[in-house]
Amino acid sequence: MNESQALFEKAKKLIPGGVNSPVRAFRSVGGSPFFTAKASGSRLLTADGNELIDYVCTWGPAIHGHDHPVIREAIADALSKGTSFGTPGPAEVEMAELIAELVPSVEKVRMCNSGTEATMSAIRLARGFTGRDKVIKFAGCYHGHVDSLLVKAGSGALTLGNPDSAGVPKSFASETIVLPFNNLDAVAKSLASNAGQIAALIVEPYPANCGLILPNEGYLKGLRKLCTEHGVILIFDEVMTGFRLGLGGVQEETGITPDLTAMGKIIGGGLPVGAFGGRCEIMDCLAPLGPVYQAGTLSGNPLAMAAGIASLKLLKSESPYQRLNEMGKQISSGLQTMAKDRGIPLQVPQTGSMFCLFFSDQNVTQFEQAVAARHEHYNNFFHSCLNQGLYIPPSSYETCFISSAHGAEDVSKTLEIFEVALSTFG
Ligand code: HOZ
Repeated sequence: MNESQALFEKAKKLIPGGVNSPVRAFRSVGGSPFFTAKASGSRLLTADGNELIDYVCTWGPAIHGHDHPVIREAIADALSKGTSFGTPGPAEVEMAELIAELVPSVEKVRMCNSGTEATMSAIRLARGFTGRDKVIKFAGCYHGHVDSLLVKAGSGALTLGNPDSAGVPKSFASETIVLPFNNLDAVAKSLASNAGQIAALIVEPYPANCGLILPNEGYLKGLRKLCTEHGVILIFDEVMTGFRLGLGGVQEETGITPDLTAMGKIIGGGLPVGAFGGRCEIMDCLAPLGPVYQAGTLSGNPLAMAAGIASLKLLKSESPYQRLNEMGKQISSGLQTMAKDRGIPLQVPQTGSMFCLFFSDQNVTQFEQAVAARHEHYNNFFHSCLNQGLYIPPSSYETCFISSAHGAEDVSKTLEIFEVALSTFG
């Protein structure tokens, strides 16, 4: 038994399933998870002494790679002044100023501690602002483990076969309408038949929790138009895409401005953080100005603010997006070509530094197509990669992330490893 296996055996006795977030347990790909001892740049070092090229990047936040010296120094500097104040601090104002400058929809922003808190609070705010109860979400989109959003959810919920979680009262779930992504007619019909009842429509503009699914031309624009016509708050969940595809997220890339935006991951520079923001007239409904209550002992934590500000400033000064996109394109087109040459049905959707693998012969634009992909092929591919020193997500419903610490050597090594992994297909 190696060190990771020994740790996992012990963890299982103390932590449900041995993990603090389900997808880490390798349940769908099989086998036992490795434990990470240390991470640096584009690499993880496991407790067993193996070095892995990392395409999970702590599920998105590590856009600068692991342990970036500028972020580490910013945290160390903040640490020397205290770990938590429970009063307003100057870094919170700087963070709010940066987010409002970079994200087109945001005039005011409230910090919280996770993406889940961000989407949960944005939904409550939309309900408080509109005085309506119902919410539209899309099959396969995952917005954290918020009760009313754990209905046909993606990510770990889908991976483990519980897209509708136990523990969510039927009465809560009945306020959530689930529609197919990339189908404007379904949205138009639902808005018409529930006229005056829908508070919000929440969407990952580029869904990345059931693999990566890209919107059809005009789809996001159509959602914007329909929401405006029906007085529905359009919420973009940019927890994954925010600051990753460009400084202003999908809303900047597409020119579609949501009413509210949920953020997380990169804005914490690797520390726990979330945020939601939007127009003043909506945001000012929050306590202490308005009747919608939302709070947090550690919200705006000085260490998280310091790490996040350093991360955002690095993105502003280095603008790594073009290089990240080039690496993304090399990996996705290289992999796609190798699979085609071998007659293996594989789709590798990619945008910027995000990509995923669907072992399927069709272009995947819908949740059902993602579910119909050959997941057992992904699982074999995953283990072959891991054995060769490369880590992709331990679930075919997740998305791979590239960091600016990845370079040409990583990309060519990655393609070599992918080629060997494909050669194991009989
Ligand atoms: N929110 C992450 C992306 N799907 C997954 C992280 C987790 O579930 O542990």
